[in-house]
Order: sequence, then structure tokens, then C-alpha cells
Amino acid sequence: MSALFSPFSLKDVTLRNRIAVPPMCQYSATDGLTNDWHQAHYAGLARGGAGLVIVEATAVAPEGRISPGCLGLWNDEQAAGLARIAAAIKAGGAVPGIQIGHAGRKASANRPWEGDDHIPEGDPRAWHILGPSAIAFGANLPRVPTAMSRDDIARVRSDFAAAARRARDAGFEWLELHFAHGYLAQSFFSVHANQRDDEYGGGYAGRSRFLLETLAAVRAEWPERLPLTARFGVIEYDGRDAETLAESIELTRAFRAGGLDLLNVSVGFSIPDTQIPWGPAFLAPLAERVKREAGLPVASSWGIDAPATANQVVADGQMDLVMVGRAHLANPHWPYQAALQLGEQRPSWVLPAPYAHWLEKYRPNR
Ligand code: FNR
Ligand code: 531
Repeated sequence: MSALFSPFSLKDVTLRNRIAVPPMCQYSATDGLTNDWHQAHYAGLARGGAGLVIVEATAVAPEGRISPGCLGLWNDEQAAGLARIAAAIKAGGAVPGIQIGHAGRKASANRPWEGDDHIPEGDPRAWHILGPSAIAFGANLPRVPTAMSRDDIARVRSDFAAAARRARDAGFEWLELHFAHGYLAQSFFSVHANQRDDEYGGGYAGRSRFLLETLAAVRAEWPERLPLTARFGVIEYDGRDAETLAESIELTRAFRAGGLDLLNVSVGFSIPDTQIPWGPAFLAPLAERVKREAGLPVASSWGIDAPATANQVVADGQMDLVMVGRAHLANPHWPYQAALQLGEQRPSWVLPAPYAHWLEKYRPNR
């Protein structure tokens, strides 16, 4: 059996293989509510064979949405819709995960295919945006956020805890905190976005406080027996990578001490105009370094869509889980194709029995 199709256990959860569908915004909600699109999208992904399907960035508060089309988990009606999504993912044989987050100064934006930019302040669709300091991201997101008060910080922290409770009650079995990609939590850690002079800013301790306190608040609500994970940008490619990596490893160790079960290694995206060395599995060496130096299981993604590459990064111990994103949008049965290409014994059985039985004999396009 190839490493990619070996099971992976974390706490009381066992994934049937090392393939995860990472969170991918669908920008298709109204008032944060799921609809028929989400039901179809996630059910399709789950029956394709991935071990884990993580629902897209879901906002813990209305102002924490990236766009008006983003999902939310700040009320019971949203939780009810997401419970149906969790059930559909389970029915496909995958573990249901969900990512919760707050977009911070990147909030209140148009859909990527409708500009990907801040909705202008005068527009009735726009809402107030928050950040660690009154510093704009820039480029397509020029609006200056309101620097959060201590009360704002306490409220958002408890919003994360409330969303975690709702995710638990909705039947999700894997929780990922969105601490990456320049959104609120990542921006608290960023020297570019956080220039506060109180205990939530300044050196490493101040800039990591919001992330560690939010982790603690969520840990208290999320069952000990289920994986609690975070996606975090360990590098910015902003010319100060050595310092950022050293702090990121230190913070990952603190995450582990705080009860985090796995880190999903990503990029900070805290400022525009960085030099990201895009390429297949370009983050794999960094994921391996974080795993080794912080002693935590890791996942990562970015351009890992060739089955051989996905298998190699797991076989080489660079990451425990491979997040295959866009390739799953192109082909929800990507795991099945991977099983065929990697010469798995009974590739069709990556799919649910009603499909597998007939495909095992039939082998279309062989
Ligand atoms: C994403 N990505 C993303 N990441 C995240 O942490 N939360 C999210 O909600 C989203 N949303 C999202 C939407 C869309 C349309 C894309 C294409 C991407 C990033 C995604 O999870 C993944 O890490 C990247 O796409 C890189 O992996 P691939 O696509 O190269 O396999
Ligand atoms: C980041 C991204 C950049 C370049 C290619 C693919 C993805 N994502 C981050 C997403 C939103 C869409 C862009 C989130 O984390 C919500």
C-alpha cells in the first residue's frame, strides 16, 4: 500500500487515507447560511475518497466574513445547515472538518471573480472592519481597519469559543482555526499589521497573545478526544524569513503546549507584494522543519496535485496529511484517480461501495 493510502489516526479520529480536501471558500452563502450549492459541493467531495473534508473558512462573527457570500457560525440557524453538511461528508466516508476564522482587515470584500477588492465604505453591502492596528493591508484591500479595543479582543475570542461549541454540536469531528493568510489572527502575529503598544503587540509575546488565548478558549470547548488544529502562515517571504520562521517555530511549540493536535503549514499573506516561490509542494520542506522542530504532526498544501508527489511527501515524512485543493475542484474523485495511478491493490474501493463494486470489474478507460 502506498503511504498516501495508509490510514492516519489523531486522538479518537482515524482517516482512511492521508488525503484531505482543504477549506476552499465558495462565496455562495447569504447571511452566512448554507444552501443547495454547499450541500452538493461537499457531498461530491466527500464521496471522492478523501480521508478528511474541511468546510471552508466559516466566520465566527458577521464582521469576520471575507465576503458577503461567506459562511458563518454565529447563530443556531447556520449551525443547523452546517450539521447537514457534516452529515453529507460522513455519508461519503470522509471525516467532517470545519475551519472557523475571522477575516479582520481583509473582511468586507467582493468575490474573487467580482473584483476581490474591498467593498467601498459607502456601499450598503460594506461593513466596519477590525484589525490589531489601524493599518490597511493595501493593494486591493485599502480600507483602514479600526484598531481593536480590549473589549473587541475579548468578544472575538469568545466568538471563536462559541463557534467551536456550535461546530461540536453540529457533528464536526475535526476543527481547524484559521490563523493564516493575513486574516485577523495572522495579522496579530505580523509585525507589518500589528503595531500595538499594549500587551497584544510589540515583541513575540505580545503578537502571539491573541492566537494563544483564542486557542485556549477554543480548547476549553472542543472535545479532548477530537483533533483541534490550526492553519498558520509560518513564513511571509517578505525579506525577514529567518526571524519569522524562528518565531513561528516557537509559536508552534506553544500551540502544542496549549493543546493543538496538528498544524496546517501555510503562508502568512500579511502584506501584498511578497516574493512567494510558487511551485509543486514548495512548502513541503518547511512543513518537515516545523514537524521536526516543534514536534507536532503537520499538514500542508500548495500545488500538490500529482499523485506521485502527494505520495512522496508523505513517504518522506515531510507531512502527515496532504491538502489537495484546486485539483479536487477539477475532479472530486481525485483520490480514486490517484489510487489508479499509484497502482493500489483495489483502487475502486477508495470510493463508496455502491460505486466501488462495479468499478472494480469495469475499470473505465483502461
Ligand atoms: C482557498 N484556500 C483557502 N484556505 C483556507 O485556509 N481557507 C479557505 O477558506 C480557503 N479558501 C480558498 C478558496 C479557493 C477557491 C481556493 C483556490 C483556495 C487555500 C486552499 O485551501 C489551498 O491551501 C490552496 O488552494 C493551495 O492548495 P492547492 O489548491 O494548490 O492544492
Ligand atoms: C489564498 C490563495 C492564494 C493563491 C492561490 C490560492 C489560494 N486563498 C486564501 C483563502 C481565500 C482565497 C485565496 C482563505 O484563506 C480564505
